[in-house]
Parts: sequence; C-alpha cells; structure tokens
Amino acid sequence: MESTLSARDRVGVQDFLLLENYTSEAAFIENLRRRYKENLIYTYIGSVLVSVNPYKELEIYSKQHMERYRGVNFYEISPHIFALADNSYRAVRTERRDQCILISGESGAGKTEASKKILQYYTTMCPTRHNTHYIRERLLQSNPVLEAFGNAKTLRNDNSSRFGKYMDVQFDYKGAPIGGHIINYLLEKSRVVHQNHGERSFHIFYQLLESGDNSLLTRLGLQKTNPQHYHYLVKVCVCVNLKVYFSFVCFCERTFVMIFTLHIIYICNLLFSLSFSLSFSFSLSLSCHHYQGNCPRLLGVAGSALSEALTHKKLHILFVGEKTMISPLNLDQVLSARDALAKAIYGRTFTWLVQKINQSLAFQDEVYYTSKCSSVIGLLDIYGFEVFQQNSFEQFCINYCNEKLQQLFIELTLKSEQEEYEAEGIGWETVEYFNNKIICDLVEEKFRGIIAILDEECLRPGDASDITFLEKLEDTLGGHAHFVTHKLANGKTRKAVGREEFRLLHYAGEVNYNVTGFLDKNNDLLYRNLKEVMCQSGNQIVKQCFHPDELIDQRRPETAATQFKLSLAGLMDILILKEPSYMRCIKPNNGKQPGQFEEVLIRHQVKYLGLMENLRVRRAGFAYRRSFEAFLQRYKPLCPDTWPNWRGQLLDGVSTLVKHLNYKPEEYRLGRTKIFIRFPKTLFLTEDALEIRKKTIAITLQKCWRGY
Ligand code: AD9
Ligand code: MG
Repeated sequence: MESTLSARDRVGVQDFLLLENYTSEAAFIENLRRRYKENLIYTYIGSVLVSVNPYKELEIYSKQHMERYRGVNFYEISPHIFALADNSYRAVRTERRDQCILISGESGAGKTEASKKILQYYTTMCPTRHNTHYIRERLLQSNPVLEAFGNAKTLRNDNSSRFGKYMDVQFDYKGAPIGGHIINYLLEKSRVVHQNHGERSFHIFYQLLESGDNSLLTRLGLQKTNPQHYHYLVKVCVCVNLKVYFSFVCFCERTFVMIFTLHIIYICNLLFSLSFSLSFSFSLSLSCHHYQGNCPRLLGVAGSALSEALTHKKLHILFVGEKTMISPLNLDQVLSARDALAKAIYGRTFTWLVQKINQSLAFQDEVYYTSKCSSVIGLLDIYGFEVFQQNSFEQFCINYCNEKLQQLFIELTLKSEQEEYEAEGIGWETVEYFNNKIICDLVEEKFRGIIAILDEECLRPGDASDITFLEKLEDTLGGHAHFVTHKLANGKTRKAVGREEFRLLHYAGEVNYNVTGFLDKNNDLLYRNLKEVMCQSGNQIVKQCFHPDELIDQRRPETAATQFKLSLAGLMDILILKEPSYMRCIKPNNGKQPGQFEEVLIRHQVKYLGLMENLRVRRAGFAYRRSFEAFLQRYKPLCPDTWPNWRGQLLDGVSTLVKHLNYKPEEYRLGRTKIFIRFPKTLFLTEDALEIRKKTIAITLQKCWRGY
C-alpha cells in the first residue's frame, strides 16, 4: 500500500474511499491525475476498479506481475486488473460461486484490452486439466478472430468493437479452464454498407486484401489490391497495423475460404458491379459486369436468380386463389435491397462464426458439466454510453443497454453493501441515489414505451414513417420527465432539439436522437425473394445462415429493437445470478495520446459512469472494512500483546489492538467477522505507524545480526 504522507501526496490514494474529501469531484479528479502522471492507471473504489487508458505499453502485464497478484488481497499491493481477475478466480475456486466482471466505459477507454488481460491472466495462471489443455489456446484465439470480423477503425478508436460481447469462462473444481461460451449483442452491421468519413468497414476486408494469401484471393476472384477499388471500402482512411490471425483451430482451410467468400464477394464485387451497371446503364441487371460470375458462383446460387431477386419484388396476391406478381424495383429500392442483403449476410455470418467458436469452446464432458462440478467467470465487454453530433437508432440501443447495466450496478452495489452490514450486525444508513429505472421503463415498457411505439409504427400499414413515429412519441410521452421534443408546453419551440429529434434525459446526460431511419433499421427487412434465393444456396455456410424454415414461418420476425430488448433481458438474468465485480474504464483524451489528461472529458466520464455516486454509497457508512484475520495479520506489529503472534480469539485480538492504537469509539465498529473503520484518516495514521514500526524492526534485526 502507498502509505506514507509524502508518497500519498505524489501518487494519490490507491482507493478513492480513502479520500478525505470524498464528496468533492475536484478531489476525485486530482487523485486520478496524480496517479496517471506516475503511470498508475488503476485505482479502486472499494472493490470497483477504475482505470485510465495509458495509450502506451506499460511494463505491468508480465508473468512476474501476474504472479505478484496471485492470492493477495486488494489493499496489500497496488491496484491492478490482475487483482480483480484473481479476486474473482479465488471466489470461484474456494467458494464455487459464479462470478462476472462487468467492464464499462466509452469507446476507446480500454474495455476490450482489459478483457483480454483478464483472459490472459486465467490462461497463464490457472492449472491445466489433462484433456482440455487446448481450451486455453482456443479461448485466446477466439479474440483476434472475433475482432477481425466485429471490430473496425472509428474516429474514436482504431480497434473499436462494433458488437457487445459476453464471454463465460468455465472452470473445473480444481480451477482449470475447461470451456467457454460467447454471446454477441447487436453487431453494427450497417457499417458494411456505410462508414462515416475517416472510418473504415470491418478489419477483415482490409486484412484479407492486404495480406491474404494469393491463391485464396484468386479462388475468391479478388486481386491483392488497394481496398479503395471496392465500392463498400472506398472511404479514405489511415492504415492500422493489426495482426491477422487466420489460424483459428476449429476451421479447416475450406471453411475459411467459404467465410471469406461470403463477405468479400458479396459485399465488394457483386454489389459494386450492380451499382456500376445501375449508374451507367440503368439496365437493372448484373450481366454487363465482368465480376458477375464470381459472386453467384461463390454464393452457391444461380446468377440469374440472384439478379432477378435483387431487381424485382415478388408479391403474393390473394385474389380468386393465390397469385404471385412480380414487379420491378426502382433504383432506390434496388440499392436498398442490395444493402439489406449485404447487411443480412454479414450479420448472419457473424452469428454463425460465434456459434462455430462456441462449438470449439464447448466442454465435451456432458456428465461432468451437468453434475455442476464447474463454475464460471463471465466477462462483459459491451459498448459504453455514446453521444455523437448525430445520434441514431444504434446510439439509442447502446444507451438503453447502458441504462440497464447502470440499474444493475446500483441495485447490486447497494444490495451487497446492505447485505454486508446486515450480515455483520451493523446498522445500515439509507443512501439517496438516482434510480434510473424510470428511464429503463420509458424505453421498454409494454404499450407505452419507446420500443413498443416504434414497433407499432413498423407494423402499421399505410402512411407510417419516422415522422409519424416521432408524433406518436410526443402524444404518448409528452409529459414524461425524461422525454423532450422541440415542442414546449407553451406552444413555443425548444431550439436545442431538432424537428426530427427527440431527447432523452439519460442518467449519464442528455442525448438527442434523430428519428431518420429508425423504422427501417428496426424493421431490418430482407425481401422475401432474396431470402428464397439465399435459402436455395449450395454453399454450406449460406445454407446454415438462411434456413428454409424461415420461408415457411409466416410470423413476422421480431424487430431489431425488440430482439435487442429481449437479449438484454436475458443478459440481466445471467448477470443477476452471479457475483459481480466492476471495472470502469476512462478515456483520458480524444487524440489517443499518452500522458494527456483532459480534465473536461474525464469529468464527464466520472459523472456518467456514476463514480461519485458509487463512492458516496460506499462511504455512507464506513470507509474501510477488513476481516479480523487480515487486520490483525497486518497491524499486529503495532501492539506488544499481538506481536509476534496472537493466540486467542480473533475478535479479542482486534479489540486489544485497536485499544492500544487509541481508536475512539466513533472511529470504528466491530462486526461479526470484520472491523469497519469510519474515517480514512484513522487508517492512514495506522499505516504510517506501521511503516515506522517496520523500519524500527528492521534496524533492530540488523543490530542483532551485527552483534551476532
Ligand atoms: V470500443 O467501445 O470497443 O470502441 P474499448 O474496447 O473501450 O473501445 P480498447 O480496449 O479497444 O477500447 O482500447 C483502445 C486502445 O487504447 C487500444 O487499442 C490500445 O491502443 C489502448 N489501450 C487500452 N488499454 C490499454 C492498456 N491497458 N495499455 C496500453 C491500452 N494501451
Ligand atoms: Mg472494444
């Protein structure tokens, strides 16, 4: 522990609970700044780990570092992600309680890097089970594969995860990793067809074109070339140096070829050629372009069928029996059918990829698994709260997800705090906090929630549009405390909200959402005849992604928002059954630069991550608590009755010690198994006394040795 006064002045406190002025945001940020300057990127709030992205490689992640954190308590050594990883692991190992580590923070704050470090810790430090040693490699290798397909360069992060990820690591009763399972959330598949200026599509396209093996490229009908030759990849961007991992264990070469086939051919060649022929000849056919042969061949579908399905719509008309009418699409419709197909293929293939990875990570021994001899640690690396200049459907979903996680965070932190006080027989003081359930309800409530209203507009035939959706929101939610549009109650206009926008007052701040595209994105429809063509494919992967059962099922598929809502509800069910640990990541600057601590940006994150609130809750009662055993072990040198060893009851030992240290009754409380210390100062003085005592002991020992 960084204990002496001068050290504390320089590097701050390693746990915010020890801040004298714990209600001051300025003191909080100053503490972060001091530590960041010294490359101390980790700080605790009790058991919550706060990190600030260093944007440079620090020498703190080696195997030696991992070993240092094995089996030690939080306060004994400086804060670290390995301490968090080890803490959860110990609970799994010794108490067999399922754990989860929830990592949050804005884009570029370091969530994915953190989850990788945790995984590295487990794969390096945990024992191996004789027949599942391959699992370690697979767990590690799943990351680069998923990153290649699910990450992209954005303005905020060169390696931004464009999907949410929850990963369970399963351990056997000896603590060896024996399997894993991944759940993916809401891939931003629109990136396949559109990227903002300065951003890129998913890494895999560039990785393949830049470093793909020549024979593979030839089989795919591609050339090793500048990505800008491909329609969907034309955006100017800086090259990012990311390693390509083409060797995921479970895939044979053929499978690879098929995956790449799907993505590259669909999304670059076919669709580019279509757009080309459209803009120049308006022939609405694919026949004129020299690329046309590759796409259907690699997709496993007939060229003419694909061409027809992309340019025509099939309608079933019930009129004296059933009749089918084919009507041609106009240019805009063709382009949107093209984009819908590209997005569907990419999205479904991504899900397929996750399934494949899950198969390869699945623990084989059913009997063992069902006999509950294993425990899990879940890692959640999910998109943080997003506020852009223009916020759309994607930001709406992402911010809704953050509201749900915040709710869980508050509930569980308060709950566990309360439970600990009760278990220890210590009075609980109620703490006021903002319960964001009201915003979650605003979004997800049946009938009256934003998602329900959006779905209703998506289903309504006739004149439903993004604007009618906005009007319905106004009618239904006009008086809600967290919902605002440009209309003021007095009939005037609120300038800060556009006419096509609604504003939500999130727990983390206000966000304006532009409704343009909400209905389309929520519908996420693919014309039936395109589905039919895909379902007839001879390609094994396409077949698995587009199953013919889809055509038989007449029910309308769930909308994108409802699917997301359901998957989040599922996630909450998973998390609530586990004991959570939290990591809150902070991004120090927008320039991805080391050493730059931009205060305004950081203050904003401290606010929306709810860190001050968390600190307040943790400090409401006692600043610090320790088990009798740990307390006695650490401070026993300070009292002649407890040094070198206390042989009586632990409670008596601690009582003797605190009496000797002159703790006043209001400074501490003794629970059933723990001592609770109200003020940080008490602990600091004890730490300083310990420091002096250790030096005296060392000098005495030296003298003894010399004398000897
Ligand atoms: V996003 O929401 O997926 O866009 P993340 O996941 O929060 O975002 P990420 O982990 O990808 O951010 O970190 C962004 C970049 O910061 C990394 O590519 C590294 O260059 C850098 N980074 C993050 N954490 C560390 C670290 N502990 N040490 C060194 C780091 N560099
Ligand atoms: Mg990420």
